[in-house]
Amino acid sequence: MTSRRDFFKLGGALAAASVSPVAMAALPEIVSMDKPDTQPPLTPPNGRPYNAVVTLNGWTLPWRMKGGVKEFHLVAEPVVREIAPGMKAHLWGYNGQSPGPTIEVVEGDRVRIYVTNRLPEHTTIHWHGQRLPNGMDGVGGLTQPQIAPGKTYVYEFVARRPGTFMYHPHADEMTQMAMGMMGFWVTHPKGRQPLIEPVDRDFCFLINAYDIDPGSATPSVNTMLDFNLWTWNSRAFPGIDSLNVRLNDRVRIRMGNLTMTNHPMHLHGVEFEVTGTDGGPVPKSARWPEVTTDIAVGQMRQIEFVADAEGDWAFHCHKSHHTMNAMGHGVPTMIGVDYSGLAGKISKLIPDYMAMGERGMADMAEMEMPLPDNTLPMMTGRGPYGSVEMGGMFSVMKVRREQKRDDYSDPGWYTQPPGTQAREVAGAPADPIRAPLTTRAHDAGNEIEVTVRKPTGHAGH
Ligand SMILES: [Cu+2]
Repeated sequence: MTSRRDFFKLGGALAAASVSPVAMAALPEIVSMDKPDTQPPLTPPNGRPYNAVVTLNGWTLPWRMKGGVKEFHLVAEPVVREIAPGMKAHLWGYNGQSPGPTIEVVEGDRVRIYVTNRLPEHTTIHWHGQRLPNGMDGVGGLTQPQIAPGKTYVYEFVARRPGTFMYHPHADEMTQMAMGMMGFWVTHPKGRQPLIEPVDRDFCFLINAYDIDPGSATPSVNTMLDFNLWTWNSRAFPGIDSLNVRLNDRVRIRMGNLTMTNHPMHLHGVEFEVTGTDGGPVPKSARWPEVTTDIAVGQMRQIEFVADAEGDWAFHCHKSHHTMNAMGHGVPTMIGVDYSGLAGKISKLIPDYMAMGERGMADMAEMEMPLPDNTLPMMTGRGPYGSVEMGGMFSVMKVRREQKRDDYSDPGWYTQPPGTQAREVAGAPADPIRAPLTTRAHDAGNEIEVTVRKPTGHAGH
């Protein structure tokens, strides 16, 4: 079993902030993460055993066991999150990252969570979907006073229901969620639960969105619908890690939507079932096969399937504007416009001018267009055959026969077996087959007589 010390080695980037020994005794140490890479699953060092989840571009918060209670320490604070290589956002989050760390417990665990507020304004944490005493529900002003800057509050409850949950502030929500404050919560079942299947790989992430003007770093918090960065765990493609899977693994993917719109999540290559929501496991009689499942605002879904087909399978939101990054929005449609000669004339007036879009938008992915600082191209991402022309909510599930059990490393691109890949063919198309003409009336010399009767006004005249 991996000890907590091993986990620190494993993660590499975890650093305990220096706190006085007195404070150490009272509060669990603050564990912080300084990089956005997917961390290996945290094997529980104590307490009831469970199969740990893997948080896409995230990590699980270690706990301290004190008198049989699992103690966690979350710190709400400003963070710098790399959205994808080439762009960093100034967000608010927890313990060094946005989203905050995933919290993993087991059904029946007593959980104590210290929340320290290092934000410039008050906050709270609401434990979305949990059964708990009303005073632990975290709704500022309603069930508790707000946690003022500099203060620490403690929440304590028994994780009663196994399943897929999340946490987020219930204080100045519009601002704090637009700034990236949220985290995943998984309560594993205690022993065998008939509706919760053991799986080989269990991934989770939150669906979120930001409105960050090209060239800037702080989200516009008043944006209602017109976001320009569509992210999973505050990462946009090509910054989202792939989901690496061994052939024939049973896989679960847990997702929660904290954006302002729905996301139809589409997985290529397999069929899946929705096996649970934040309301609990779905009865087996109520499950049906899907390749896309829509996740509405504030909802969570867990999907399950057997990864029985090798390859690099796309996994993305099916709203095509959500697989694009910031520069793609607000550009006029130019398909069919003849630019010939025009670009030269305009570039005399505007030196950086580039004409684009007259053949569609794919050129934009190939062009090395000059971008404002700290901005992602609209669609990008190198694949083995060129630009993937994607951004935002897009990743790849890599299913490989050679992938080892519990190995989450990236196996690289899939090599298509000979004869199993779409290919160019040469030669002109054959002449179209037409119906024989001999049966047509005019060929037999029979003109058709048509009598035209002019309308004579309304009936009864
Ligand atoms: Cu979407």
